[in-house]
Amino acid sequence: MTITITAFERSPDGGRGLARDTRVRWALEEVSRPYEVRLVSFAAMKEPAHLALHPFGQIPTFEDDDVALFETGAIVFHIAERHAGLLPGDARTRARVLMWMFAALNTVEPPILDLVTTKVLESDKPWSKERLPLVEERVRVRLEQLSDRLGDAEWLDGAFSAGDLLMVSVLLRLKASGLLGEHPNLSAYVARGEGRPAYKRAFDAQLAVFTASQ
Ligand code: GTB
Repeated sequence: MTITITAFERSPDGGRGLARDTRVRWALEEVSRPYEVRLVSFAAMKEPAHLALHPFGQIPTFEDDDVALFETGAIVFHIAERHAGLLPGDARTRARVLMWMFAALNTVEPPILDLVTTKVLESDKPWSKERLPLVEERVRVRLEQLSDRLGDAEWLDGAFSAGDLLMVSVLLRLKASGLLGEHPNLSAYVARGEGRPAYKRAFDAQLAVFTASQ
């Protein structure tokens, strides 16, 4: 089965692995599935060929012999369902892994994205400086809650799962902010994720695209 994903032709993150194709690459590496990558420019993402795959004109997309998908959460879930390694077999644990996948994308990621938007895209707005503490506080609250729940555990619910893959991916956006460092257990959690051989392979693959385009 051939798997093809899309990624930025030139990622604005400079190869730091923050674009969402890294999550999909990581999932595929965890389950040892080879994949091909179609690189797309910002202009091509808004053209009909790509819009047919992704109505919002974004990356990543995923295609295999069966299905074409957009939305990282759906893609990671599809990969996890089809291949062993990211979703436990037991129905109860599986439901909880799904819960953590949604929590990562619906509850933890939005304030983090808001922080990135405030700091990067809206930094020139007159109200940006005033708004920043409020946005940071929202992130702090989520991190505190997540840190309390994780405690001394290695992963969110037993063995490493798709829930951890998405949660670590979401938290990685905070590395430069210093906020993660306020919770040693969360810093260690993210470092454990980054230390996984599958993550390293995914990171190196997205970095190679950036390096080749320089
Ligand atoms: N909810 C969708 C999903 O999870 O798949 C969101 C997809 C998305 O936001 N894709 C972004 C995109 O295609 C790339 S990942 N943007 C182009 C556009 O909308 O026109 C987001 C991203 C972009 C840049 C950085 N960066 O430079 O650090 C990090 C993350």
